[in-house]
Amino acid sequence: MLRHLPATLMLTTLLIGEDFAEAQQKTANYDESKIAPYTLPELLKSADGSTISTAEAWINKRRPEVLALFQQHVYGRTPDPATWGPVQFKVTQVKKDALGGKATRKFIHISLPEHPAWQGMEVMLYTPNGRSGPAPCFVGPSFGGNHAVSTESDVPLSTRWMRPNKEKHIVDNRATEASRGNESSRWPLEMILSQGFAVATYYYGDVEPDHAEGWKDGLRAALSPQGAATQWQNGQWGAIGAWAWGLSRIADYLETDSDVDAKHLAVIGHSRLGKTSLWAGAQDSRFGIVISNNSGEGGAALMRRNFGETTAIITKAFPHWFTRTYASYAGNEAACPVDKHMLIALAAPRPAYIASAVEDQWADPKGEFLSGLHAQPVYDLFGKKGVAVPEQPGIDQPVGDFIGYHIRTGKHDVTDYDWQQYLKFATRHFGR
Ligand code: GTR
Repeated sequence: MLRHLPATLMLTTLLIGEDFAEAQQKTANYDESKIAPYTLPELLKSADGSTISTAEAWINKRRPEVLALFQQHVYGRTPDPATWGPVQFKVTQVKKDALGGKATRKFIHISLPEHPAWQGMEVMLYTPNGRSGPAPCFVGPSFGGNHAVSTESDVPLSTRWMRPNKEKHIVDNRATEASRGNESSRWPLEMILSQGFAVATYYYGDVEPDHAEGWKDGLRAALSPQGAATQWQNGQWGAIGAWAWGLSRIADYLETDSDVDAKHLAVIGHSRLGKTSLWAGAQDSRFGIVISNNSGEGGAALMRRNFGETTAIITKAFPHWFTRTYASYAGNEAACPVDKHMLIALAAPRPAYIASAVEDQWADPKGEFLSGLHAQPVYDLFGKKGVAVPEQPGIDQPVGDFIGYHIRTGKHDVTDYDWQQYLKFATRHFGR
């Protein structure tokens, strides 16, 4: 039957997930002049029509409305803590001379004793040795597992499901010895630690495998009374919500670890995990800095700009990332009561950083910048300057006061250049 379908339809019928998104990259719009005019939803207009003109009114009235709109229309609601019960931390290993003596490395197993169907998550924490006090900490998920972030050969290999990837030596959806260190260029541990910061990370697939049916083997099914038979409703959480939940559980643990200054946590993520860090930062104010690296569509990029990836593409390729409602805005973005400048504003008055890459047009670098720019009215209420420039800056020219921004040379990735900016930004804002 498929043979009789037109070629384009066949393509969309047969491909889903990464392959579908990749196929769309060639035909997406990359022409500024073809973006239809759009109007952003008003940040400072409350549901009852009143105008928000003070920081207090933002915090008490408008912010909760905006957060609820993101829950209902984009990422879904994170279940109430009563649903998951106590969180258990087990420190399974402490190595005081990690990285040639520069750091202490710990592994912490986080689980939910009331929900044993969820296998829990393995957190890897590096803290710098030789500091006089607790260290501020970057908290972020990884794509490949702790053994991929670190090059230390004694880091346990993750045994969880992984997305197929020949280059990363994933065989039958599992990591192999050859997978070690494959994400280490994105996590320059020695650079971060040498500046006095700690790093805490976990494999996002520990919370939920990243494919459309992955939730059945993850936290979402384990917490749902219907388990794998759950029919997800509008407003219920998607995978990004679940991965963000994992980041907040790491913050729970870090509050108990005296090597870490849990009052100074920066949440960070790249790409789909940048969408995740933005959502974690929006919900959890313990993250004192919120960093989005190349988060693009569904993250920092304005959804109303039809440039690069669109709502239609992302919700077809990765329906499991969002709450069901979000797909209804495919090709109808104007009907969505939020856009992503409001997601950045949810970080206020905390500092946020948005990073783009010039060869990452799929993520719409300009749309990522504009989210930062248009979050300014909320930072104004707190007397704080955001990106502090009227136009997207040139390549490799970082800008910003309370909202950092840069577009760097190169492709979709996390590089030393990105980290140099994050370290400067965190050092400035955490007052070290
Ligand atoms: C792409 C997707 C992007 C981005 C990226 C990634 O396929 O279209 O939105 O999330 O994956 O996470 O690497």
